[in-house]
Amino acid sequence: MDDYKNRLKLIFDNSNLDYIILSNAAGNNSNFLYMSGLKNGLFEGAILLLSKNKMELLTSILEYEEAILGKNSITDVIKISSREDYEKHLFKKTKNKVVALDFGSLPYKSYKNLKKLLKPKKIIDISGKLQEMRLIKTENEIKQIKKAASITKQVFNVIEDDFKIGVTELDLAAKIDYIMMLNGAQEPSFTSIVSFGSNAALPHHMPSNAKLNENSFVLLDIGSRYNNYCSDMTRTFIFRPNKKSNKYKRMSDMYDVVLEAQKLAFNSLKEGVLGRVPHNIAMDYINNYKNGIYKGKFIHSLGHSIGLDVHDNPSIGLSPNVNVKIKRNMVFSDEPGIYINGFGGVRLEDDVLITKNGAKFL
Ligand SMILES: [Mn+2]
Repeated sequence: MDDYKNRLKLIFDNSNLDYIILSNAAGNNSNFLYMSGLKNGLFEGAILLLSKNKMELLTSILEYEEAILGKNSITDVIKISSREDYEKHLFKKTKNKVVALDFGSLPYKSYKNLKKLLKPKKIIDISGKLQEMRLIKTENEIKQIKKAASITKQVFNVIEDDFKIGVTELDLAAKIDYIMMLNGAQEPSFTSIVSFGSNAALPHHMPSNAKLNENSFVLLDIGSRYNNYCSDMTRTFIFRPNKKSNKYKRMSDMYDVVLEAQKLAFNSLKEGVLGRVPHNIAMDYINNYKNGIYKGKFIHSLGHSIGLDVHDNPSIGLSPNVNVKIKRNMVFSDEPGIYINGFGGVRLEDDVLITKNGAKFL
């Protein structure tokens, strides 16, 4: 069945819901993209009105042509010329009906306006349902994420050529984004993280003017976006290692421990396993290594769901308190790390698809 028909079916079957209004106020709202399937365009201020068997996309003349080109087979595009037009159209349909809104993305002010203008019988929140649906990827979604992952891997294949004494984190970030887009990414799926030396101890360090020195870490946490779908991967390198130095020995020991933690977590990732299990396996390994020399140095969750957003569903990841079972066709990052303030850090991250035969690296 067509993905979009199926999405409507999953929402509207066995529900008393009449309409869903998805507002794309600021553009690129991922729930709006998920239901509309639009790939190009910003559609700022557009509204997607969903009902049991069809979708209506209300958009201004500015993006009308783009909408006609990009729409899915069950969407009617309606040209709207003014704010009053939007309101009239929505009012006519939704007056005295049960209407769902996306509380996760709708500003409170817009919520109050809609409530006052439309006079629905009842308003409910659809954000949780959409988030839950988005966890399970369709074949087509997996294809897009695979492509996004392959573009990111192409960057890792060539970027070491640009590691030079004196190059800055910003230089390298610019080069990374450039290579991504040359290879077909529409954009980086988030600001590329490039961390040299002790900056690698800060998991979300933003690229700066820091210069690369020999015998130090280069941590790259980057992702490509392809047809709106994200990848998110991290590699850590040691630039021009001085293999006799204690610093090198410590750096490479950290690397080996993180790599082993990533593998152990990967081997535990399968259908039916609770989200916290792979996290705890990686954490226990790191914490117990050599009498605890890295105890407490793995300071984030093992992984998160990946899709239209880099962090696709913040509440269901591979984290200590997640008691939700992993299901087939979910996609997670597997990204343990060790961070030592003032010294540096190692993180290794790959994107993993849950299949009926266990996990698969993308
Ligand atoms: Mn990540």
